[in-house]
Amino acid sequence: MPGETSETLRQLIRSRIRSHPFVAVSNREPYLNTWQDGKLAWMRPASGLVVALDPVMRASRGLWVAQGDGTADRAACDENGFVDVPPGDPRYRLKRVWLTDEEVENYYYGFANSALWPLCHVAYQRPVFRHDDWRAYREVNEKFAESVAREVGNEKAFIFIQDYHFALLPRLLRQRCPRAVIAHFWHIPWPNPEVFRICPWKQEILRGLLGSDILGFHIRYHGDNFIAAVDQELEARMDRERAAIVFERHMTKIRAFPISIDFDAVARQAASEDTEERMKAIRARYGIGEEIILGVGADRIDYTKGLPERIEAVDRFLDRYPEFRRRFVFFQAGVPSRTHVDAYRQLNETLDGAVRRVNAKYGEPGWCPILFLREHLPLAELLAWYRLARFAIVSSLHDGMNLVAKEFVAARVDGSGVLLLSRFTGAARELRDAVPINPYATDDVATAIRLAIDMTPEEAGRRMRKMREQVRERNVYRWASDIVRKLSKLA
Ligand code: GDG
Repeated sequence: MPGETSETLRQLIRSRIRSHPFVAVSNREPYLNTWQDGKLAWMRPASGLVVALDPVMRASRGLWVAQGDGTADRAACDENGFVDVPPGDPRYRLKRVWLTDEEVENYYYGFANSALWPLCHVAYQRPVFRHDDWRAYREVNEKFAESVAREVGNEKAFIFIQDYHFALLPRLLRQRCPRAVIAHFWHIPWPNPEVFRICPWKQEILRGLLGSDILGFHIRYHGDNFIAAVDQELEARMDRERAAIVFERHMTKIRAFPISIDFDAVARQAASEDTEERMKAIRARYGIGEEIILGVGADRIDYTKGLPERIEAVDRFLDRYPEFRRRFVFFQAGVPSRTHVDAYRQLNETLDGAVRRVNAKYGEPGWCPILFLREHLPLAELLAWYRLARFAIVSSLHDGMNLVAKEFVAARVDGSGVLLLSRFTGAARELRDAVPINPYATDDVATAIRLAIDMTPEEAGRRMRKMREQVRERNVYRWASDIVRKLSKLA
């Protein structure tokens, strides 16, 4: 079966959705404005969510409501926060919602990222529950509800809400827009009831989400955990056969939609001449000759991604297999993230210390085992590293999906390369031909690195080809099309 493309998605939306407004809501905006040399400039945040939703919005010519946080955002839009995007080729409208610094501090860094994020990931980082954060979270959800309701009113419309920043929004919108069909997609894991029950506002959160008609997770396991949490905390009717919950006479269907990437676009860019040039440049700049076995990793610097564990595994590997010293390099790209939050600052220090220690322990003149670049690399540069590598490590302690794994696979246009993939990612459910790892067991990860290096080219090729078929077929357009199909049935 030929895979879904942006064109098939566009046709699907035209035939099923076009007659009603389509409204997406997310914390992060798809395009932001900055000042460059006194002039207004546009930027696109590199975010999986934006890559996934932008084509849906282009095709539906809808409205995207998001927080305006670019330095020149206010100057670029009208007095109601509206601006047409994409710049130069407008297809849909962006409505920016303005938050105060205090709201950002308490709603975003506070409740969303210091309470819900650790609570849902169960990465042994204790969630912080503060009243002020919760109050701001509620207020910001209400602010967004007002902003969306002003546009939708009593009309029939499709509203597609993104992520853990807006757990309360579905219910708030159902009260304000009774004819809307509401979907919510939760991009991170949902924990089991024993973990979830410590949240002081657990019932409000569950009630909020149960305002949706469809609640999507990456994998069924997260949906099952959600159903179990509702079962434990609320008086609701569970329809396990239909994976649905009826609460206050409203039915919410719980479904799995594994998110993905634009496979063809990544593969095309990875195969380009520009990437080949960059590969040569990297080899020259870092002295990575053909004899060097290169491993790679690329992540936001987040405690859920298992970065110190990965460095420790490299340490174990070099300790146990000294024959690889001087001919092994591990490259890690890390994008600084949420450095405002204490836990992230500590993680950065831990990581720096770990890299320094391993490099000091094994490094010799002319050879440094770990290259750590703490910056946001252009995607083209990342793809060049992916193509140069013998293997990639994704060692998340817990991850909703993990798009880096899929991007590495799409980038391997040569059909080789080995993916070491944490069992605790959503991606591991789909990419069965990756080498599964338990990031907590660093000795085993060291063994897996050895296995990746020793794998015959035939075996590596067979596995990579299967993973490429998988990601090509289950691409981001498939994700969006599946959701649109489900939504349109509820209209
Ligand atoms: C959340 C969930 C879920 C990373 N470094 C660079 C860079 N990246 C890009 C990657 C990838 C994206 O950032 C990271 O996506 P992930 O999926 O790995 O992780 P989260 O940011 O935690 O995303 C996750 C996702 O939502 C979607 O639902 O998969 O489970 O946690 O696209 O390539 N991009 C560039 N330079 C870098 O240095 N250009």
